[in-house]
Amino acid sequence: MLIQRLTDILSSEITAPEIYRGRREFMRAAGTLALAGGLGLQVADAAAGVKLAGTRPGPYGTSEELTPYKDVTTYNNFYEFGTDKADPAVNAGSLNPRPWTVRVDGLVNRPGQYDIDALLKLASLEDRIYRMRCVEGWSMVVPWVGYPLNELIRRVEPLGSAKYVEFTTLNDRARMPGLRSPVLDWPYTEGLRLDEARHPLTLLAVGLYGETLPNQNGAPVRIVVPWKYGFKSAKSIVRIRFVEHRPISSWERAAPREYGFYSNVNPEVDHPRWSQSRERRIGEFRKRKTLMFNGYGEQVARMYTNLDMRRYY
Ligand SMILES: Nc1nc2c(c(=O)[nH]1)N[C@H]1C(S)=C(S)[C@@H](COP(=O)(O)O)O[C@H]1N2
Ligand SMILES: [Mo]
Repeated sequence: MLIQRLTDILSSEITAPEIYRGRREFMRAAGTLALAGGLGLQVADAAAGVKLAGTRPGPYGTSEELTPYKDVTTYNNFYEFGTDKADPAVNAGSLNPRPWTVRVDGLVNRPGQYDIDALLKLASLEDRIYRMRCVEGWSMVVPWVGYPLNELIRRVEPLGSAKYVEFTTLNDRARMPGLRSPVLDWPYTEGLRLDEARHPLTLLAVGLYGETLPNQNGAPVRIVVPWKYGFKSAKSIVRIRFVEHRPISSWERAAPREYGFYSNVNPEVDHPRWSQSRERRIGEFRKRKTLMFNGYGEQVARMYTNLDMRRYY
């Protein structure tokens, strides 16, 4: 049944892979699909790297050069699989992102459990090329696949008392070896103000480079908030909760002076231990000037006109 539904959604039609990748990666993806077609059960295991068909270009593109697929999928932060940038790609094989359910609850009229296949069908999938900026000073340009988180939010009908949204990552030691290390207070949680969560730039991402998300990038579903530092974009989420009071996220709990709730990319507000004025795009040697709101100021600055961004970093 799972296979039937999955193949309904993840059509095996392969079109113009050279748009995204070289022939080598294309052959790898084609191999996965051939395997999936021949041995149905393999689909669940090999769900990462399955082509997401029928996507349309999203409204917020960039013409900047994409960070190569290899870098996007081997230079990661995902502490549930280790703290080294290379760890997630090596260790995330045990994640098992199918089946998967996301609970949506809290201050809403219509709480619910959303199976990942239901989430994939909820709204039409868009290709969205976003700049990502990590608090550690590196950045990437990633072609995400997903749709605005608000597509889900409007369906659950938040109550007037809902002011914030909290995201929670899976917390399963059997599948996430890094949870044995007390580096963070698990599970990983993050949060946004409701207007930020409803902003059309905030993505519920299910893929990248035209395929389902690799485990190390937060399979099967994650948040992408491109105008904020990367840690705001919680991976492999199992719960979205609407709350009245500002949630305290994992990084804020660990080091409140270093990782604030807002964490808008801001070249003028330094991290206590290093400057945030410049960044290194992965794959480049020179440093670039970091842009206010990671370059998305035109879209998002109006949400912060009454906020002291030095105090609320
Ligand atoms: N659950 C979870 N989500 C997470 C993290 C994490 O450790 N655990 N790391 C964050 C950080 S610090 C960054 S920079 C981005 C990295 O996303 P990427 O590896 O897909 O580029 O994921 C964010 N989401
Ligand atoms: Mo990060």
